[in-house]
Amino acid sequence: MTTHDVEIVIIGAGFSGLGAAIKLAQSGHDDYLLLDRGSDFGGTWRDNVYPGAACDVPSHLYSYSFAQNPDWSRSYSHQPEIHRYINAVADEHRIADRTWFGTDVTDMDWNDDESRWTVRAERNGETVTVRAGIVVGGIGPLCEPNLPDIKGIDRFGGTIVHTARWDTDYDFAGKRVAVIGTGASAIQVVPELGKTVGHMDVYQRTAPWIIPRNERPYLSVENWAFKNVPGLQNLIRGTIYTANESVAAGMTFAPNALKPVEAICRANIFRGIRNPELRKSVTPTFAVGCKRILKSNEWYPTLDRPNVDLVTDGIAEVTETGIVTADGTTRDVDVIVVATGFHVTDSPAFESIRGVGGKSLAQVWAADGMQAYKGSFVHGFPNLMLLVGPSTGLGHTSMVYMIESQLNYLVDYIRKTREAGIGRTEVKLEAQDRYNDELQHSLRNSVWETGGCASWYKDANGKITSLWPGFTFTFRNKTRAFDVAAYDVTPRVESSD
Ligand code: N01
Repeated sequence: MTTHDVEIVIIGAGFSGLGAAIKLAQSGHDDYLLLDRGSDFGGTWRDNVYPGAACDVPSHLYSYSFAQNPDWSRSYSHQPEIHRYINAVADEHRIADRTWFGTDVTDMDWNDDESRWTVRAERNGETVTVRAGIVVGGIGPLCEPNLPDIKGIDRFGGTIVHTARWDTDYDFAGKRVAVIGTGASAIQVVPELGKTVGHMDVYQRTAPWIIPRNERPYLSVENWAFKNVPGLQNLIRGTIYTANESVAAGMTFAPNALKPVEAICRANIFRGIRNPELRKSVTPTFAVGCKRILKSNEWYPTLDRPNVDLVTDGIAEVTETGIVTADGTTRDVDVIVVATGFHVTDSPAFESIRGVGGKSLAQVWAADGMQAYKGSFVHGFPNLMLLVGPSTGLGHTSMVYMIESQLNYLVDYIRKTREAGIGRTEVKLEAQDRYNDELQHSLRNSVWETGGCASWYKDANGKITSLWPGFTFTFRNKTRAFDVAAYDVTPRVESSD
């Protein structure tokens, strides 16, 4: 076992961890080490390689403001292009030089006597320990696949694939396929599979609201203009951003304002499906916006294909050869695709991060759910800043905007604590509680609370702990400067060795 000492460890090389590395380097705080279990940059955009994987936020907004890309090939980007973009940005800033890939962080402990974290990881078959004054957690909420707990699923004799762990070697052509789930991942993978599979059963537990996706390739003259017309990309980003924020107003303050969106979704069903029974089956029964509003032009026509069946009877069990529904019907298949999402509010990583007194995040969040101050710091976990932490998720616009807000906070945190000679920073419980009380108050009349749906935005107790309520510029303002007064701070003790 080898031990390394660094000032700052960043865990995760996706949009947030990479952004942290770039911003820290740019502000002169480049004494960090970036760890990632994969083999290159990209995080969720490296791991989600299922056919059809793409972003449902327009390309110009779903990118760093400090690394705008005039070369986007489409108005909405697909996974390979976003993955290439993230790696190009990392190359430009030479972040690989300070990154250990193939390094799977297993757990970490806070040592209060030394004011340091001990981070343990598996690297090249060896356990390595990295001791660091500060840890920046960029592991992301959409990281740990959620495998459905369905009776008998372990005994299935065919192949089971989760969308976030795609088997690129498996040939779906001509196969009998079952897809479980109808969320953002399913509506992208199903139309692609539908083109080649022999037969596909799509198991829908809850029908989603889906608006058309106005995706198109950019003309070369547009790419020329993005590159050469000063301010054009900023103008496009600003226009998309502003339009999205108006949806946020409806979601948080006036769900009825989303009625026009519902009308667009209903028209999308009418246009995409001819069969009146099928139209009825895919029409949601909850308020639009309560779950993520999805975007697709192909989902409904795919369900209407002769080789595709929508199954709305609940799944009773999985047998060695197929799936049995509550009405007793068995449908045999060769492969089951589970598009069942992620462990967001109950990530296994929460067990392995232990703060003051050896208590894990899972333990301190057990009673009231995930809570942090400004989505970033948790009482009892000094010198640990979470990126895309509790209550920072969005249903309406680009997460990269939220990440960049947190990066401002991170850089100011490091700068202020270093200038003041602070070695230990722990958010005050009162500040954290007050902040979360306000969040819960804002959520009371939101569509996520009142819309009549279950969603991954809520934890097992039905509390919304993953979403930022309201406008994202409000979060930008809250994270503009590191507010030391909300923290208990202790001077840095220089080590004697
Ligand atoms: O996962 P989900 P996802 N039996 O949790 C169903 C982001 N994303 O991977 O609705 C049967 O949304 C579940 O049913 P129900 C985006 O933030 C972004 O699709 O709970 N069904 C649901 O239909 C998104 O929100 C992009 O009743 C079961 C589905 O599985 C997030 O990732 C693209 C079941 C899960 O849907 C997650 O999306 C893709 C069971 N036991 C993803 N368990 C972009 O474009 C679950 N389900 C940026």
